[in-house]
Amino acid sequence: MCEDCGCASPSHNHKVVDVNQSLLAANDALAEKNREHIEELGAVAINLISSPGSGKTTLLEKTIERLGKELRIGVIEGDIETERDAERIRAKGVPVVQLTTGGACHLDAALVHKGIHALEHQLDDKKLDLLFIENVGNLVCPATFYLGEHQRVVMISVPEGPDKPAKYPRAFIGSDVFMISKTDLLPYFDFPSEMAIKDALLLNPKLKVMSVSATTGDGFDSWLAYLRSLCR
Ligand SMILES: Nc1nc2c(ncn2[C@@H]2O[C@H](COP(=O)(O)OP(=O)(O)OP(=O)(O)O)[C@@H](O)[C@H]2O)c(=O)[nH]1
Ligand SMILES: [Mg+2]
Repeated sequence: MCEDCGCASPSHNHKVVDVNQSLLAANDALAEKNREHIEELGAVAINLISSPGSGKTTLLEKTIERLGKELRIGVIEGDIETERDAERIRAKGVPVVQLTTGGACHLDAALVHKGIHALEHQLDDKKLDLLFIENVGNLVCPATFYLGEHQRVVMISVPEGPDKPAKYPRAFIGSDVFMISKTDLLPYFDFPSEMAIKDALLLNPKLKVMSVSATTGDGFDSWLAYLRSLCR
């Protein structure tokens, strides 16, 4: 019998729930400190969440190409292993820090705290306009962990299929922007955009919906206008 509530289930897991809640509360408290630190740098932070390979790093590369001279951009990269994404961003000439989780499927506030400090060391005048945090490729775990960001962008690419908002609701409920990527592939995949958008807006009517193709450049004007509006 469960000792906490007297129910018949021997596997009743109040204690597991309590531990998870206090872990999340500790994460959120640290995330608030991250946010203060980000604001001291003068930056707006964006947490970018998507499945592996949806095009997060490519979106950042193209964004830096177009906006890198106008705004001071910094990037924190999250991956399970390798420095590869950081190397791609470094090649674009902006400060970047690679965080590797060694197996964990998401970034947390403690790791991002280290990332912000490491990034700050690369800034001559300790100032940034935009900080992108590319989360570990995953639509599930990153949705639960607030990192101190001001805006959260959830992205799905055309080849993944339009059912992702309905199947992975939490990432969409907690985001500010829903981005559809790789729209150049629409002629080759069965991806009714209106279905994905309808499902996403049912979950979160406040989502700003955007779409981009890094290959053709379609949709970048709206994306860049949104980024500029955050930095005003
Ligand atoms: N056709 C097409 N391919 C794209 C587009 N954007 C990215 N890709 C390709 O998609 C693949 C994955 O892109 P990445 O930017 O590395 O994806 P990611 O989301 O950063 O991947 P992880 O960091 O591993 O989660 C690469 O081969 C890109 O060239 C696009 O707009 N259109
Ligand atoms: Mg990447």
